[in-house]
Amino acid sequence: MTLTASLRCRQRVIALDRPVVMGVLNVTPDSFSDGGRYADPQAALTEARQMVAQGATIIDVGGESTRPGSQVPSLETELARVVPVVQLLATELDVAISVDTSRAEVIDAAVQAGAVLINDVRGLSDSSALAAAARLGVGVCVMHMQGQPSTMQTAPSYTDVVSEVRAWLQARLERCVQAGIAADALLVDPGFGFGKTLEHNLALLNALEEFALLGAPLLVGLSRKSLAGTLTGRAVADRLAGSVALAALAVSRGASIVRAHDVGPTVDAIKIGSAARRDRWRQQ
Ligand code: 9MG
Repeated sequence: MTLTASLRCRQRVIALDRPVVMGVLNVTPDSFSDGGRYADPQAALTEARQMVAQGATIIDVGGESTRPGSQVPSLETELARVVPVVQLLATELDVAISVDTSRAEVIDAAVQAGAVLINDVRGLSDSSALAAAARLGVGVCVMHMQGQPSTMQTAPSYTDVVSEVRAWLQARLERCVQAGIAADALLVDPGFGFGKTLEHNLALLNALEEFALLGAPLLVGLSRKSLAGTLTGRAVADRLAGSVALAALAVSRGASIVRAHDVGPTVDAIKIGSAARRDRWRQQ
């Protein structure tokens, strides 16, 4: 596949000739850094409005906590968390809405409510979720994870993390296209922290350019994660500087979309990362 400078998401086209920020909006009671804050749709709207004002291009709504050790919620719970928030955001804001889910039923309901992009940490490995995404013409982020959130950090193991993650993403891209998803609707993500040790995360970070060449734009999520925590020795609440440093680095190595909690500082950081790679990104 040739690298596209835009992402097709139903009626929306997201320009990716310069990097953009995806704001994190967890509507769960137990996400690792913002659990419980945005479960109420009005609180979620206030936060999303602020993220848009700070420059977010996409808002990623998540009703399943995927932090290490977390359990999968029931379908009813996930639907009840996600759908009212997506509906309100789609009515009130002019922004691309992404939903972080692995379930066909949630994809269907969220798209009906106004979502245009599906961010699946399980890479659409569920065949009915894959079929729903193809039928609805949504954009899709295919992320790599070893194991499941409940146990993924117990003993992650690879012979060669970079080539294994790259081969898995390549195969999932091909499977998505085979299922009818347009090539220019796909994103890839190596899944920092999802079944990876510090050494695995650093190997992926160092090889990021290779992932940017897979043929689909690259999304990364490094915000407030253990990589930033371990390298700086900071607790979750104090990882802003580490997170924006990683965002700038990722963009300088080819990441098109940075998923982040702190949108304003990340927008600034990606301007720095982009300027460091004038050959790669259109400048302001
Ligand atoms: C939902 N979620 C949490 N972390 C993530 C990451 O790194 N990438 C993507 N695509 N989604 C994530």
